[in-house]
Amino acid sequence: MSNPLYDGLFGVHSGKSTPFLFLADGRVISHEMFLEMGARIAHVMTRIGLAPGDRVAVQVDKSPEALAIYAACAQAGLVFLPLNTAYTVDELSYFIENSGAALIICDSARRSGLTQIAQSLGAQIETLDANGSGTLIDQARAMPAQFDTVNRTGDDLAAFLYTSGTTGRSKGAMLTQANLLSNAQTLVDEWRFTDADVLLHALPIFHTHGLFVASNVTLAAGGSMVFLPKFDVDQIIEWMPKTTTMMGVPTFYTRLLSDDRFTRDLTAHMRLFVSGSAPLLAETHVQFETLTGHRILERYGMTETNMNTSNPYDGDRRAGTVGLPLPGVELKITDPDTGKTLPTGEIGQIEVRGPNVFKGYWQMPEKTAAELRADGFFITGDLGKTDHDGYVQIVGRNKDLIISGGYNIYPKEIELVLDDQPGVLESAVIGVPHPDFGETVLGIIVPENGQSPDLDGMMQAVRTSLARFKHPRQLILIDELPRNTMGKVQKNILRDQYREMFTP
Ligand code: MLC
Ligand code: AMP
Repeated sequence: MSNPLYDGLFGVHSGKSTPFLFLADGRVISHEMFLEMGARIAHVMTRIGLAPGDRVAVQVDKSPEALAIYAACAQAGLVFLPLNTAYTVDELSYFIENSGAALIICDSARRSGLTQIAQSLGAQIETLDANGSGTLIDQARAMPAQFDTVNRTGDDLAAFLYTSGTTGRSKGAMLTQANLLSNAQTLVDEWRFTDADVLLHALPIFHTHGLFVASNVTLAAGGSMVFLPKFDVDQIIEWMPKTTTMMGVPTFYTRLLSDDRFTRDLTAHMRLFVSGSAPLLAETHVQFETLTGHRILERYGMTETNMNTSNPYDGDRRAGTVGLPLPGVELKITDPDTGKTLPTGEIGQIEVRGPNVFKGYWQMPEKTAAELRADGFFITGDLGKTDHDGYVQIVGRNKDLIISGGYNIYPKEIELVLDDQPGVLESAVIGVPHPDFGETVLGIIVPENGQSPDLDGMMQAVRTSLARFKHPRQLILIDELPRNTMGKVQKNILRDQYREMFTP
């Protein structure tokens, strides 16, 4: 019997009483306690009738139990589908329906809002609250602490992560056991993780960064994590002395740099700081080194691929670059029109191939074919170039995407809501620079002839249907959108025009 993901990340720690999670309230969860928690949850899920391959949609606050659901899914051969806690019921309904989830695990406050969709799809609902209580855990307590791991191969699905698209419809990226395990093992080697590492974990665990990069790497190395509910600068400063490494989005680093308590002394014992999910300004890299003496290690990845490139642990960590392709990952820069590989130094679309690259989008063969070539190369939608040493620099995006504080926002999704509002002829949503979030959302509205749309009403409509982090920070009325001769909206002109709106 084998189950590569469970055996490689979880089962390998069986019987270990060493700490795995240090919690903000002082509790410590050992590897063994965590495995038992996962096994009990696996029993609950199989006893309510779930079978290998079924999807488990999970929208819960960060907690040890929430991470144990991931372990349980791996052990029972279920597909783990984590969802951002900011998603509205509208957004959730789409994910649940599209994935055909057999079980929904949500906060008890969300249960009634999801009952109808669950009933219509024949899905069951269990609850898990931030404090670790709920119907899932009530049942788990009565279950055995050991579970017979379900046989799986590396090619079997382990997780679905939804990622929005340029059409506004989210796609479920299907990740296999081998995708996740191979990337975790590569990163352990590249970043020299060991069982002596204590990772300062303040990221959410519903996206690639906090779930797969941070948690999988720690699990694969047998280390531990200070597992904080969210990024809170006071807690980071309090806990940093007890840790050896930290992973974060650039906002973590800019916020730390602007706090007087964040000093060279506080970080002197740290082994490694990693940044990703959004561009780290070269200026932030330099400021961080000047203050602390540490060179942040920047890496580049995405939902569909896990991590693709990384600056070297030992070699030159170059500010403004995302480093070199990871071992086993092939990366090429191609002409977006012809797909031909471009010479070194020229800007083109970044394509990647390797054991980390996902299997495709769930039940969307056309979208899969458009982005994942038959030869295995995935077209990332990022624009970049390489230099003669092989370092990759990301210079822009070939996709209409905003990244705010590390969260991806697809303008189309917001434009569809705005366009639907009374008195609106059309809209354009753009990302503009923001000192804290890197980029933020600006909504530009063209009213119908003679109309003056109600901007407050419009924001209310946005609030009802879209997660908070996607809301435009401001709405602006203009007479018409700039267009090229083909009639396409020239968002670059709008971005230039409004680029200083939120910068001091
Ligand atoms: C929170 N808000 C955001 C936001 N996060 N708005 C825009 N962008 C964000 N990222 C909202 C809050 O709901 C709040 O709304 C208001 O903005 C201000 O909140 P805050 O207190 O300043 O935010 P905070 O809770 O501190 O969160 C900021 C953050 C967080 C940067 C710490 O967003 C975060 O942890 N980001 C990490 C995202 C991540 O893990 N990305 C990885 C994706 S994987 P209100 O209404 O209360 O004012 C990936 C692949 C890869 O990309 O390569 O890694
Ligand atoms: P997601 O779909 O949420 O996984 O986000 C993936 C996207 O985040 C990539 O396609 C990039 O555009 C961006 N990204 C991730 N890491 C970096 C980085 N280090 N620098 C710039 N952009 C990044």
